[in-house]
Amino acid sequence: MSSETHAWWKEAVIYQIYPRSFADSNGDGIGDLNGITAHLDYLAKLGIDVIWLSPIYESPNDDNGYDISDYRNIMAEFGTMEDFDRLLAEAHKRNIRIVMDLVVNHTSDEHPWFIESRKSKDNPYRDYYIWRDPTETGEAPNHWESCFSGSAWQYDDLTGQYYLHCFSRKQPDLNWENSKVREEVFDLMDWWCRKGIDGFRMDVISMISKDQSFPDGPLNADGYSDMFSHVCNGPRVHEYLQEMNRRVLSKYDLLTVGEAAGVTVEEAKKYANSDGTELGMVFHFEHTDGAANSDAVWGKWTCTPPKLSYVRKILNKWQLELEGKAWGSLYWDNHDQPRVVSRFGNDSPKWREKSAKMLATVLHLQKGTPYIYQGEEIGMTNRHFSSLADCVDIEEKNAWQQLVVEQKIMDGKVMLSCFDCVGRDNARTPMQWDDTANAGFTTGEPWLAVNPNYPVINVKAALADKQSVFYYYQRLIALRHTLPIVVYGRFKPLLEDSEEIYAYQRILGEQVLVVAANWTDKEVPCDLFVGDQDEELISNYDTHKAGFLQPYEARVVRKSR
Ligand code: TEU
Ligand code: CA
Repeated sequence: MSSETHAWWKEAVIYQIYPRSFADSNGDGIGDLNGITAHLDYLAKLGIDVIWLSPIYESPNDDNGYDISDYRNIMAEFGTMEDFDRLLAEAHKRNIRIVMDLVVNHTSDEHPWFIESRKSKDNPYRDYYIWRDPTETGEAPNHWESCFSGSAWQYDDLTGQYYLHCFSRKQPDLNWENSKVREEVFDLMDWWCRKGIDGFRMDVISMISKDQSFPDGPLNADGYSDMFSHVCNGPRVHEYLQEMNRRVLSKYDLLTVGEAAGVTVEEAKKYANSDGTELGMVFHFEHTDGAANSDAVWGKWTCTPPKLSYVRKILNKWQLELEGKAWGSLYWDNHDQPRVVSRFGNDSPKWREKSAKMLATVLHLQKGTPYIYQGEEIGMTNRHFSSLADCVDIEEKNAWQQLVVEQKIMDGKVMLSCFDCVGRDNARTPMQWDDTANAGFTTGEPWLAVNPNYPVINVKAALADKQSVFYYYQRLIALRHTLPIVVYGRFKPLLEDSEEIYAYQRILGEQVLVVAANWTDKEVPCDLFVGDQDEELISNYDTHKAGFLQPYEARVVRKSR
């Protein structure tokens, strides 16, 4: 076995549920907890070990639950605490663990703490948030731009100060410099752990420590300056997480994954260090952040798929750099990202399933804990945005208002094609259960339109087709559960200059896995599988052409060294 310490969360496969869009049990058009409970057997059949629930706490839903107004109550639209307790118990009966989404970089502006804080400068809760005076000319303290467009500072005329919000103005940032804030957070975390949950996904946890000088910087063409470099991986972030670990995490056997916006590999080695003094693993965004892709039109907004060489360079770097130093997460999709088969694969009717299975192979045979986002396992695709009326996501709407309407930096048609490519609503269309009205998601009016391709792409059709993407994911998960080399094997890149094939090895003791995937819709030469002495573990083709990989063909073989 590898020298690495073993842990249940290193051997697990995680399934992310966006509750609003998963399953509606009471016909109000909004997914809910009882809808999840009703589909636990489906998830057990897939073989996943953990469900990560996007936020289910009380929220005004300015950012669909990522703006929390009460951490100890369930959002009324999602159900009651009894519904949660039942979901937790039913999941545990099926050996499925539940991980909660912890959003403590900010709260909702409707949280009692903020309602108090904004009342007066000497209110006991004032310093729970980040308030600063205007400049002499009455402007915001600096030109930082929010992640959701516009200034990151909101003026509050009751007390004549600005408060910081890295996201929407209804998501004021908590002041982690204040030990009372840290106490409150550790207390609510412990409260959920005592209820028996199995871990936390920590929303933008890399942003909880800001540079207290709030430095300004050069202005971009939109008149704002970069905030990210001053709020990500800040001066006290590791101190805070080590305190969190001592006070809460170390008392329980939890999965902890930090959503670490702006994290580098070097920083990840601290957040997810193998001493276990902070978190178990982190999500990075290098392969999914459109902004870094040279074809980006503005910020994250791009309408061109990233090249294989771009993606492989990033994923291989993380595989090699974390080896033996820190544990990693593996994902293509989440509720903020476009659908993987549309973004990185080919969602045409001809190639959708082949390329979905190919992408799944590339990811699930790598080292780290893999995450499956709801609908990824049946090859759900992006939807088409024909107008702004199709958009409900605050990030999209704010970007349209600033870049298209106010500043005219982007043309509306280009912006819509960027929404088609990378808009967050792509991931939030309702789960497609069957070919009945609204894909079986609701008997009411869905809060967000169902993708019109649901009659073809749905769970019922997938379960009836032994060659479906679903059963391929089921087999990949089974490989991880049965072969230690898939979990603990060392990663070794192959064919690093190929523009068509993503290939690598996994090595553990005398065993070697060879993984190769054709990223294109053309047949390409490949001599990695010559000779038939190797044992094929999985492929998305039943037959092979010696010396070639067929369009979007993926193969995994086991050989001895
Ligand atoms: O996302 C953090 C974040 O950086 C996102 O803004 C992401 O980079 C962007 O949406 C990519 O297009 C977390 C949550 O996952 C997201 O849903 C929330 O909106 C955000 O924090 C604020 O809580
Ligand atoms: Ca409902």
